[in-house]
Amino acid sequence: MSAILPPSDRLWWKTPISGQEWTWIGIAFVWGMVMFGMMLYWHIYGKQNLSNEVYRTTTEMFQAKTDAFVKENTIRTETEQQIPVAKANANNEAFLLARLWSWYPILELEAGKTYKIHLSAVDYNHGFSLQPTNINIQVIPGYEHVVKMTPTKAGTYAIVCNEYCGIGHHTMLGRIYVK
Ligand SMILES: [Cu+2]
Repeated sequence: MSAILPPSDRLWWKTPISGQEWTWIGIAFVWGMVMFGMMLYWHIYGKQNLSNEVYRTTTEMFQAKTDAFVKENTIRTETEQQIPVAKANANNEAFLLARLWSWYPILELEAGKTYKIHLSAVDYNHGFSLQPTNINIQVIPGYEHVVKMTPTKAGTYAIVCNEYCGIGHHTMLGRIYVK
């Protein structure tokens, strides 16, 4: 019998499941439960998945908060476009705004300190992928993500937009310095 022909036994679904098949169903079920458990276990002990909070906001509100943050905490500007480089504020919070096609501003953090990074987009859906670390989250207009981060190594980290957002998507890069 081939798969493209109808089965010879029309009531094939009524044949009892064989012992061997039950074994595979059992193995698949147990493995599924192991993987489900690993999601919880890895979240707590893997130190990889972020425990982020999310709040409703509006694009205007988030833009205003980011502008206020940048105004208060800019330490210098970089590149021809005069992109502000901002330090975290006194509460160790920083704002990062995604829009077509840039991340604003550049952040400068210190290794070993724990920060709350507020993330949102003001136009379309963008993706926050922090290279070379394994952090990747969706940045959605109207939602303010608060991500707790403790940079452990000094260096220059790149933010890559990981959600296709139009013709300039490939140029949508940002930067975080860790001193
Ligand atoms: Cu983008």
